[in-house]
Amino acid sequence: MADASTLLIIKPDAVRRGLVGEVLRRVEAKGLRIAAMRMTTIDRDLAERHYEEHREKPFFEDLVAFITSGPVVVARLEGERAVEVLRTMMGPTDPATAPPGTIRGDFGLRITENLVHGSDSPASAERELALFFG
Ligand code: 3AN
Repeated sequence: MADASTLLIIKPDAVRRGLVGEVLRRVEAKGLRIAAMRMTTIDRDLAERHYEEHREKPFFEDLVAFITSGPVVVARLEGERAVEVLRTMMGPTDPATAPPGTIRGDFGLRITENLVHGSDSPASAERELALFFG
């Protein structure tokens, strides 16, 4: 199978807590390749475009406020079934109930501050990678 690409965002909570290395270590140990990466602060406009599918949700404001609250690390990851593999490593959206062994399960407690973002489908990955990596 041809290699797939996905977008990883290490969110402001994980950066603040010094978990960048831990997240990247897991990604690399799993066998995904970091094809591009940079640290940046997401502005409101980019946050709204990234999360446009959630615009009508009650938590949209919190989501945008949080993702713009400090520096993040964005990376394009490549590898066989990269979208699915990263999602499995992240664990479910709510860290409180995410299984141990997943990034959210091992390091998180609150749904807003859930450490990482990974594209949820190949189509989302294409759209999101275009937003962050042109
Ligand atoms: P995931 O990040 O697992 O793909 P989505 O796409 O359903 O989850 O939600 C995007 C982001 O919105 C989540 N990462 C989380 O930060 C936030 N979120 C989702 N559901 C809720 C909720 N019920 N309350 C607060 N924040 C939420």
